[in-house]
Amino acid sequence: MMTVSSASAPFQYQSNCTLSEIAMRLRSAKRVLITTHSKPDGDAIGSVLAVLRLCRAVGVAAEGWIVGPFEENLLEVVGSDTVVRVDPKCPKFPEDEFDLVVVVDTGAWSQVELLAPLIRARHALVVNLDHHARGDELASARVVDVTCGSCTALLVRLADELKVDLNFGADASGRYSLAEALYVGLATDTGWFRFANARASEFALAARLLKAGVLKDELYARLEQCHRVERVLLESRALSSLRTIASGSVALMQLSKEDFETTGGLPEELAGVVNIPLMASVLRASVLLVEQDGVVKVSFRSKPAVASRRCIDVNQIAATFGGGGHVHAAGARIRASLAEAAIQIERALDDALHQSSL
Ligand SMILES: [Mn+2]
Repeated sequence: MMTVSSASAPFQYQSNCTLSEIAMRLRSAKRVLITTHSKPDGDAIGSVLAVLRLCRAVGVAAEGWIVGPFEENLLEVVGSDTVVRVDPKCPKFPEDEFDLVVVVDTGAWSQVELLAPLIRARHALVVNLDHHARGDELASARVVDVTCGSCTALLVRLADELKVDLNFGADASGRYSLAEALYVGLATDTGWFRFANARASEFALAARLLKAGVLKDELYARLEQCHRVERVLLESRALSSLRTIASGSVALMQLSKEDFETTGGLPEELAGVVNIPLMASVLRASVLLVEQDGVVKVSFRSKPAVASRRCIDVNQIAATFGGGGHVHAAGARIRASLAEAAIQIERALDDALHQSSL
């Protein structure tokens, strides 16, 4: 027999308080810890910086903690704010206690990883500000608005609640303002206003931030046009190695140790290169093989499903090589030569596509 209890109603990831209540808790805090999802992107870092600057504006001590690797160009916008990179091998928890923990741009236990025990132990002190549809009960107070194009779009409303001028914090050159941090999140989460989530409301918000002094062209150059020429040369090598596999539906690129030596490019500069072939409509996935000492590092990316075709689950393919990740982004390592690894990848993709008749 099954009993149904009303007490076990499924958790709903929705707002359970107002932004003005969050604003009040921020104002009355003494020391605030702000954190976000691991491997933070532009919106995550922009959101952490925005809350840091709001705390500074209302005279509350705060520090931001970030976990995992991120694109180093994002350091450009940190300025003088206290952002601590938590060492994943030896997370050092604070000796002094925080009386408020703010989690931004995520509400999922799986995304806060390393800091989960710290957050779990302080449940009553944790507030969560997010714009994602799914999350967990990691905070006692939560504002979730999925209509916001970025988490920073939600934080603009928090700034208004706190009556903080958006130009707050700007240095003599106009950089490092609250508005700049908010704009970084908005611009990067909307693909610099190209994606479907860049709607009239996001453009209106962008206009407000520009009026508050954001130097958009300079900011774009600092964040997106900041690479070394060696990185571009390496990219050209990867692209010139491109061939299609799996009946022409997947791109395969490879970089040898010689490619790195000749161009002077570095493995850590490869972010984004694997995505480039996805600009071709017929290509459903892209694979980049990178030769390292005795091992070939493999990166997989795939496009989301559309009406006429399912997506290629690259997580599953990476798993056959002992790797993993997500449906659309995964990685693995293969102990083989570059040529042998390419053969194995080609075979694995052929098998996967035949088995699932995708
Ligand atoms: Mn976001």
